[in-house]
Amino acid sequence: PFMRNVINHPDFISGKADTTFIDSTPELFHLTHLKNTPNQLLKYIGDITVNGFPGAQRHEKVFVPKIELIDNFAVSSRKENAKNILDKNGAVAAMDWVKEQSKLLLTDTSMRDAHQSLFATRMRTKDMLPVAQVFDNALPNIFSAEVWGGATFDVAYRFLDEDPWERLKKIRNAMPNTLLQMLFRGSNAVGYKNYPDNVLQRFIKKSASDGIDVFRIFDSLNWVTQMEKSIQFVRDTGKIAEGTMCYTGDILNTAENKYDLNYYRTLAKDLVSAGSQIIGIKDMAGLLKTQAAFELISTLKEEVDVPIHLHTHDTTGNAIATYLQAARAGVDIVDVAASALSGTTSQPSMSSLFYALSGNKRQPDLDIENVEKINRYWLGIKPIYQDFMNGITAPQTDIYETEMPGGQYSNLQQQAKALGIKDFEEVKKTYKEVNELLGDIVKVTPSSKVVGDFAIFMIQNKLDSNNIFERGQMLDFPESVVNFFAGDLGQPVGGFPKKLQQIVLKDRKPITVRPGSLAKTVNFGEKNLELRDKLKHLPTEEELLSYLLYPDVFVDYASAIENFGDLSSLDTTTFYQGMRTEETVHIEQGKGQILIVKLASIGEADEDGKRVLYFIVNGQDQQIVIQDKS
Ligand code: 3PY
Ligand code: ZN
Repeated sequence: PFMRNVINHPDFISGKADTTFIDSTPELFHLTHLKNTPNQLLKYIGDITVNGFPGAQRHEKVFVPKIELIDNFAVSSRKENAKNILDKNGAVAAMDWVKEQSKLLLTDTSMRDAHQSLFATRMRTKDMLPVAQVFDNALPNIFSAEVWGGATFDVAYRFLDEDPWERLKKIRNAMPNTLLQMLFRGSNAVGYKNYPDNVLQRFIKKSASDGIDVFRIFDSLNWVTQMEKSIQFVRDTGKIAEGTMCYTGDILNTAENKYDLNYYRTLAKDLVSAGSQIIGIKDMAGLLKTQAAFELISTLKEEVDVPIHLHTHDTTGNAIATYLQAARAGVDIVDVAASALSGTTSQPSMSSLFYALSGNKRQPDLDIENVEKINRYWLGIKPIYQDFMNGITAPQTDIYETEMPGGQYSNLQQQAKALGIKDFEEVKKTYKEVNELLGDIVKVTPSSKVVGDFAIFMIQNKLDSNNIFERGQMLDFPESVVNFFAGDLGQPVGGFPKKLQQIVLKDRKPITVRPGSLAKTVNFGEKNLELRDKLKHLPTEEELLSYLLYPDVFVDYASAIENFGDLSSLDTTTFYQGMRTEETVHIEQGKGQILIVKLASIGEADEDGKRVLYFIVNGQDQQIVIQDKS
């Protein structure tokens, strides 16, 4: 899809070109993706119409009236905010500003964790941009918007035929006055495994230059050793490093012998020593009870001098109460989502929290009318994502026992169902049992997957905590479980349970050092040429990074784009549902250009399973042949 003029450049021909080539010869790269042709669009629509979209049921198309976000948002209350200070005076000044605020600051997670936790991360950039465009004016006093990282990166490529970097750049462009925040999985970046240090460094550098201001860095086992490099790499960019502890267990439980108050106190101090400029508390399952929040935040406020940022999920229904206690104890920032995208496995609602703090001196500085207007927009687009909703409609208090993260609950449900395990209660019970067998570990991506995979394996092999030690000698354990015991995710709090480790690893020797310290430094020049050969154009920095993180996923995406072109203008219902016979859709192609596409009829499948779809595009007949995969 790129013009090929670069290919003739002498440096390129001699093989000297690496990605700095792009910076030194920008004139060669002015030509970006060519617009897709109607033919490519029809191929996509035809394929989804005939074969469906993975994971989406075929049903009547949801009619969503076009929701206009009124753009005359009041800007009268704009003051200097954290973003302006970061840009002007740097991270230290921005953090000083946060500490001076008496009102509770907010992070809006609507465009990242909320849809990740409610509808499997399937929100498309197209549906985010209307909010992004008004955000700065509507919510000028917000601390940050979490819009990137976590699962949004690979899901964009895998399922949305979208480039996550493009999303970031578009949002950045629309929101110059709001801090943009991402979730970064420490040494796993936005993936599920360890990456070499030079890859992490380069990824962070590019994320920062494409628009990320605050990096929330966590490790799935709370091992600070796995976060130190990333924290330093963020510091080197001048952006804000939020070293994060994942909240596990229950500090109120007197029998808690691992994750007690003292554990978190020490962890927070270690994160500050490692360079964290904010301490994040990531309560991914929603386990932090109200009194525990008060005690934890009070302790941390005494112990460390950096702002405290609390993130939770409302899975158990208690999140607002938790935030009220955290606010009372002096927490600086908390995470909320627009009401329509809040509750259950997502974050608690921004407007609920606002009203819960009525009369309280810490009530956030929000124009609540603007909050409601934006919320009406989200409420409007939500039905088009119904296919991916997780079905959780009420608080799940058994989470206090299972400790399953919000984002995992529905995934594991699907995984179990696909494997013929009907009783999810059994899965939950086994999940808890496995956690105990593993010695009670922190459970969050990717360590939570280890526990989930192990639980399913136990059920499938009729194992329990008694017979596993004997029968396990003969069994091959799931890959994620083996890698965990081999030390590939790092070292869990208190070490591995030795007997089980031997049974799972058999002859393989575990490592006890930081996996990244053994990883081979990536030769970027070589990888760049390798990718150039696959793409048939010189990769951009972003393409190279995506390839380094997800080689297969990225190459598949590149070939989908080659095939279907840019699908960003297609409405989301048609993107997921295709078209119905006799239906007409309008597709905006850039400024003022509109394609009026009618699906006239669908032909019978021939003996090879090929069908002809008869479209009328702006009055002209067009036929597309689609392989029926049913
Ligand atoms: C992620 O890593 O994607 C998460 O949201 C973990 O909670
Ligand atoms: Zn979360």
